Amino acid sequence: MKFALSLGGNIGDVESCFDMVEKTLVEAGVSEILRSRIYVTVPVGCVPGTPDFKNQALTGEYKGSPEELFHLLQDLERRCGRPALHSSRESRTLDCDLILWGCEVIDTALLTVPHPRARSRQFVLEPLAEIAPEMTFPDGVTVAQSFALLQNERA
Ligand code: PH2
Ligand code: MG
Ligand code: MG
Repeated sequence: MKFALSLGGNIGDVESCFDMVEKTLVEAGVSEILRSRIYVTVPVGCVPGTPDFKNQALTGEYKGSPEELFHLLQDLERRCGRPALHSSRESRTLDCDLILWGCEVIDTALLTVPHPRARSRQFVLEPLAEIAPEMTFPDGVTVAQSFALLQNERA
């Protein structure tokens, strides 16, 4: 299945963590990996004084299950030094979110896909629109359309 990730981090050597994501995914059999450029972004929903983030989108093709991919991503966050228990508002070395799994809806105790806040976040949509404008959300709206809508809302 084709999937899309949003990578983010704002402390330590974030770019090395992003490289480690690609390397680990390749070792796990992921093919056709594409990565956007790295965007430096203003923190959203974090405490004042939080350092800027680096964000990058990554897409790939994976033959395993979304749960297997999710466990790989969690292990990557841990290996990059992120505590297992963490708040979404804290600074971090690596956050690795599964945004899209094809155009499927997944709603289990473990996983909510599409990522519930993806379509309201420029730091997710802009990098993803660079590499996968044609990927679609389950309601048929493409990433490019979704990004354009968000820009219009903010204009
Ligand atoms: N991630 C968050 C909260 N806020 N802001 C930016 N700019 N980039 C992020 O990756 C980010 C955020 C929660 O995961
Ligand atoms: Mg996140
Ligand atoms: Mg996360």
